[in-house]
Amino acid sequence: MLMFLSPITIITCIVFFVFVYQAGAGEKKEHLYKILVIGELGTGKTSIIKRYVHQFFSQHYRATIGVDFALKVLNWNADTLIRLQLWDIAGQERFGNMTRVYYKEAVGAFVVFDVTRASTFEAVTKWKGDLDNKVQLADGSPVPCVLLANKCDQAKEGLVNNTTQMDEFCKDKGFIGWYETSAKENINIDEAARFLVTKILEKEKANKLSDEERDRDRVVLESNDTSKKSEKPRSGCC
Ligand SMILES: Nc1nc2c(ncn2[C@@H]2O[C@H](COP(=O)(O)OP(=O)(O)OP(=O)(O)O)[C@@H](O)[C@H]2O)c(=O)[nH]1
Ligand SMILES: [Mg+2]
Repeated sequence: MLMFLSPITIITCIVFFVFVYQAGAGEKKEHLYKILVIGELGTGKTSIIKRYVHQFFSQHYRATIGVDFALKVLNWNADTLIRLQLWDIAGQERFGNMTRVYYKEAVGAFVVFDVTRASTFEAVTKWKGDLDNKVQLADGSPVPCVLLANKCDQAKEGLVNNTTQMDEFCKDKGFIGWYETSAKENINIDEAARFLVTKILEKEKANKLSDEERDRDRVVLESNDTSKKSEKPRSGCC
């Protein structure tokens, strides 16, 4: 059969198969994660996202209306690509009734406060409460959430000056951790995101393992059931 094909056709086929093989060999696992960024008005949510995604900062303040989106692609390791879909939710939304819709299917969150305004820290508990009331992971556990003490390039006000008390606050309110950040000076934003993604991956892995265990148990139970069924006729009327 090969005799009837021209050398050019044969070479084209070989090149095509080599290309397909290489593309398959280099295939990466891809994850898409929805991450919420919430907190009071003017705390720097949009600025943090702009810094993280576009390496850009502006002093100019324009309040977000409703919700904005941004996508950050992370080459996590040699065989994993992660897309973070960042939901930048306007501070004024805490008084609206859309947050339940916005929070849906999120797998991670940042709550942001402004270290120069203690009132924004006081609102952190309300934002965290709103989050936990309205969204959970598939296994019913709370969405992993990191607290960001933003504008740390400026003078700090309140509890944020006491690391031990901040640690206790986070433990008490169910935050997985906290970071002092500055969108202006690009401090700790990459680190906080990396920490959150690591926790999300860990959670996903643990859930997958427990799903597999459950499936294994089910197979064992079902196979036990089958043996009982096959024993039945022996002890039955025949
Ligand atoms: N010094 C300093 N200023 C910041 C920082 N982050 C944000 N800002 C300023 O704070 C103001 C508010 O920032 P935004 O990012 O718009 O705040 P937001 O949380 O998105 O506000 P809403 O959309 O209204 O909820 C802007 O003037 C920013 O330039 C920071 O890390 N340091
Ligand atoms: Mg904003």
